[in-house]
Amino acid sequence: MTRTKSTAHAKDGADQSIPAPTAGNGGEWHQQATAGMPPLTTNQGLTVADNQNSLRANPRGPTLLEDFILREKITHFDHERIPERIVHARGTGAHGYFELTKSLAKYTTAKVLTEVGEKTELFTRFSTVAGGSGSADTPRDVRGFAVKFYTKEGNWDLVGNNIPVFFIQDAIKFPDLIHAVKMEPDRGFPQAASAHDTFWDYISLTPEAMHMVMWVMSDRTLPRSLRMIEGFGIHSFRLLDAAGKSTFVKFHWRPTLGLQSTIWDEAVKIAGADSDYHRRDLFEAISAGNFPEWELAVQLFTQEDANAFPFDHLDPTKLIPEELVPLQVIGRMVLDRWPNNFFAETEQVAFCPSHLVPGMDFSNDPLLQGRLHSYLDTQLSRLGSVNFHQIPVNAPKCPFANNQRDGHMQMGQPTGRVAYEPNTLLATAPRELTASGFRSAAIEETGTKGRIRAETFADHYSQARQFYRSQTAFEQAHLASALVFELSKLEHPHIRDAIVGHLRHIDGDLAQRVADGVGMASLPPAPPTAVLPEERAPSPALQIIGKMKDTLQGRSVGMLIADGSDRAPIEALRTALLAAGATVKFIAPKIGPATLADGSAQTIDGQLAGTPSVLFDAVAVLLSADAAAKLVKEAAAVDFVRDAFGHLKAIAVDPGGQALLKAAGVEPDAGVVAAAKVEMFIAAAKTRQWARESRVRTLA
Ligand code: HDE
Repeated sequence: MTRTKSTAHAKDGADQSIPAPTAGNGGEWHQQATAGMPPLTTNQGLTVADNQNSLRANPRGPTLLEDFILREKITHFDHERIPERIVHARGTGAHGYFELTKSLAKYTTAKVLTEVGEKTELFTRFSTVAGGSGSADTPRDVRGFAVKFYTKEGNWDLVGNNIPVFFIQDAIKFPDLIHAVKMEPDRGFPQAASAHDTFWDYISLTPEAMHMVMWVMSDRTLPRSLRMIEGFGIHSFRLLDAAGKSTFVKFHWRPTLGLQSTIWDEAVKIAGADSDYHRRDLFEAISAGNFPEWELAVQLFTQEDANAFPFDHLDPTKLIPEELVPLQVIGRMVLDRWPNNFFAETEQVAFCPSHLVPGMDFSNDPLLQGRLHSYLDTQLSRLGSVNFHQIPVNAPKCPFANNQRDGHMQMGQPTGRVAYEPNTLLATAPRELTASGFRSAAIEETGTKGRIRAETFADHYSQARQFYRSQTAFEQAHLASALVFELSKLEHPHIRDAIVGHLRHIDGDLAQRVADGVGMASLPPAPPTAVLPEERAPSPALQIIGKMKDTLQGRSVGMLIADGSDRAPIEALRTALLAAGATVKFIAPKIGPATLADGSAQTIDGQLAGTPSVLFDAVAVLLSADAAAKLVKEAAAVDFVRDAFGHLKAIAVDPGGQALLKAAGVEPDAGVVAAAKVEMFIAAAKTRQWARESRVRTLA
């Protein structure tokens, strides 16, 4: 524990200037450094005189078991880790608030959804699913989107993903799905990748996964930024009014920055350039006051509406198209505070779909029903105690009281002799709130008990087809190419055949493209299916490109400069880009300030070899002829430009920089703009140059 009593204690220690070492093994300078600082102590408060040398029998002799200070320190260190999440281990989070803008009082008594203008504090954690906690941020993977609302009536956890459907229809299949996608048990790889035999083997035998597979193979799983992903509660939940009448609800988060993804080659290279790409982006945005924001929207529908849907809303492999049940925006979430400590908050935050508030209830979605068990169970294993709700990030911010007592790491000290209810001995003891306490929806259940999948869950392909056919041609090509990439990694051809067989039910053209892409001589047979797929009206809301925003807000432009670059085009571009909301970073061959043509110094944010263009949404190449002549022989400089071009980004170039573009094989198009044409560059930087793609890569 840190001592906070000392008046000299610096808030976070970061601003304290520590004198440089003067001599010896650290003893002397350390004495100087600690003057005026709080004493270092053991966990028992014992002041420590020497934190650099363990207790030895003589200066060159063995270390003594007696050294309790060494043992306490090392023992604590040995126990620093807790089990990582079995899924969603890699994540990052932030604090913020939810503000309700439209009341749902007609449907629910939940205060968080009825008190317009009220701000509810929350903590949000984003994650990938398959990789371990040290894996990269940008594999092709679903993103977790989990929000803990600290409401006046208790914590409400909305534990969703950035994709509105899931792979499987029943919780009992989850361990198999996850074992199949995680690293293979005999070899311990691949890390954070679905492109391997066990995943596709399982999928090939699980046709209900095909809709989700379409989403996973789309660029939705390659987000540009966590600030640019949607979120979905996936399952249907219930809202309950005061009379107990229930309305079904699906929850959606929509980012105000719009949707944007990277493309596959870019995501792969980002993983090498900055494996913390997404968490750094979130951290930097919040630090700069560019608070990420999402709208919360709902789809509301009754049992009667649901009876008319051409699918079963309890099946988590199905979504309700926005065209069928429109979204109503009811509020907004703003993330405005980075956690004080990653472990204490982001690592220890414990989400459970069973955390809800009066006025809400679950649906019978069999996946949700299984989750109600799994999350509490996993918190006990990860956090090690039934008292995990006492950890500050998990504790409700409203009063809470009951007669649960004791247990591992109990932090509370309840007083008095009463720890049961009902009782007559303590008037202040907690009691049931019969009128306004949480109540489950009174739903009549009939039918035959058994391990039976409803027939209404049998259509596995119609929505997969609807998704594929709703995409733009560019997105379809990316999706088909992702399938070719993944299936090409398989060692077993029969798995490839089985997957292409499923694709035939979804879209014949897609199946053919993938078959051609993996070099199949002929199309494999389609598997038998209980229900033939139906045609559904395309839903443009399922696209990414259609949901990209025409803005530079949240986007970042990298300017490649060097000694001798002209100041004027740099300033003109920087000023205009900043005014348009972009972040601007300078990249140069050396990190030291660059000396521009007019003799002025320009601070550099990234050294060229360590700051490739994959880290930016658009680039500018502003070089003197001399510098360009040197950089054409520099692979990192040529790659900087070639990748920006290959990743369909806008490129601004001044006359000096042209030589580098030539060396990178850039053929001018609408996205390659003279640096002087600032407005044109800004317009081009707001999107990707999709029309360029067929010139730079062969897609399936
Ligand atoms: Fe999870 N899931 N899940 N999941 N899930 C976990 O809980 C589980 C599912 C989701 O940032 C675990 O605390 C089962 C769907 C997110 O801390 C675990 C099933 C959706 C997170 C677990 C599902 C999710 C988790 C692992 C099938 C989208 C990260 C660590 C019945 C609606 C939360 C933990 C965070 C985490 C189980 C399916 C989202 C093991 C059994 C569907 C965002 O309890």
